[in-house]
Amino acid sequence: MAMLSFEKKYRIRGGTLVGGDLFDFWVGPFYVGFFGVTTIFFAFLGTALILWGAAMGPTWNLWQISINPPDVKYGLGLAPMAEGGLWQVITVCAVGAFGSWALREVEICRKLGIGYHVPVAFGFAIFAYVTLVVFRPLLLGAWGHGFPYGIMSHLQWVSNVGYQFVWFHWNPAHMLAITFFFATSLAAALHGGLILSATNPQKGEPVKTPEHEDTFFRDSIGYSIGTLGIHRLLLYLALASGFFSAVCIVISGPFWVGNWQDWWGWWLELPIWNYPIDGSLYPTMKPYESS
Ligand code: 07D
Ligand code: 07D
Ligand code: U10
Repeated sequence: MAMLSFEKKYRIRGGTLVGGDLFDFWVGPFYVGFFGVTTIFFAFLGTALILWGAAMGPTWNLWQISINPPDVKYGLGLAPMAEGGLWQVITVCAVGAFGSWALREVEICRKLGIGYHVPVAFGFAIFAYVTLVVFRPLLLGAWGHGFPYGIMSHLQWVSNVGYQFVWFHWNPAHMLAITFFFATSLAAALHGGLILSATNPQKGEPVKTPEHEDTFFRDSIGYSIGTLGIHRLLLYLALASGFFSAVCIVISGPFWVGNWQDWWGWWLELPIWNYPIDGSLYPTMKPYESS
């Protein structure tokens, strides 16, 4: 069905979570809904506050604008607007806008009668963000542990927090997250490549079938995960990337302080190579005694 005639058929009322029929309409290509209005509200307010903060700040250079969180001396309290209060209100707006966007996606899914996979997936990105600016600062006792809202300044924050733990690469959850990110890219490239190779043939060649796709991977690696399976795998890999990212940062500080390399001490202390040479651990197995 052509897109425009499908839209005509599907653009009917119903499926909203709140607000009933109130905002149940479209503006151009966009579905509005109650959460479209709240998205616009929070996004507009948040952007306006960033502009206000930029106007108070020393530069209009886009790369250098930065809205900083309050000093840690304010703990979990509210800070004056010019000293991080702005960052706190912008954070509320960001959480409001991202949450509203996810709920608007849910309403669109309900209208279409499709699953909630896309909003659930976006929920993992929101979870990573909220871990950075809400959960971790709460656990550390100060909003000052959130990251600053600026293009270059937020990179500086990542670098500083990384070096605070000396060898951030030794963080085991960071390793898992990175492995999942890399695996996502590999799987997406294999999938994109495979689909194009089968469905976009040379002129005069017929379009190939999923059997061709399956067979390519059976021939090359001995197993094909299948046409639905690759999408399940990709979604899982991508969500695991975001999930373990959130884990890697929330354990840095609240649950592990200092050097991430030291965490691996448990490995050196494993009893396998800590077997006491005098046999005292297992008296019946003393090495130099015959029974
Ligand atoms: C391609 C979808 C489109 C989205 C884009 C981003 C804004 C911000 C705001 C000036 C893949 C739009 C950007 C609306 C403008 C102001 C105040 C998504 C695509 C094009 N980062 N980060 C970037 C954000 C964090 C890190 C770029 C956001 C954490 C590193 C862009 C968040 C950590 C690098 C950006 C966020 C971190 C970047 C490109 C939120 C760990 C880079 C992003 C809300 C996750 C890269 C100069 C992109 C860069 C980069 C946005 C959080 C690390 C400005 C919105 C604190 C190491 N980040 N980031 O394409 O070039 O994403 O930076 O959590 O090297 Mg970041
Ligand atoms: C948080 C983004 C959420 C976005 C949302 C949507 C808008 C709207 C509108 C476009 C999570 C925003 C939408 C604004 C835009 C329009 C119209 C995504 C988020 C809700 N690291 N590291 C990670 C690697 C090092 C450090 C994660 C690699 C060093 C710290 C990932 C390397 C040190 C933190 C990762 C490397 C260090 C991280 C980031 C290599 C620095 C984090 C991905 C090859 C010296 C962060 C939750 C992520 C984290 C994080 C990868 C190196 C420090 C796994 C590959 C050794 C402090 N690093 N890292 O989280 O886990 O995405 O954050 O060296 O905080 Mg690292
Ligand atoms: C996939 C797929 C697949 C496809 C696909 C895709 C995955 C096989 C079938 C999709 C993939 C792509 C298209 C590839 C490219 C995508 C990426 C690389 C991902 C990154 C995306 C981007 C960078 C684009 C980002 C763009 C965005 C987010 C759109 C921005 C839009 C808005 C800001 C408007 C949002 C609308 C809302 C919130 C509601 C409607 C509101 C309006 C229209 C405005 C008017 C407002 C009202 C009526 C409300 C009242 C207003 C208030 C209260 C105040 C307003 C005040 C003001 C000042 C404005 O697998 O299958 O193919 O295609």
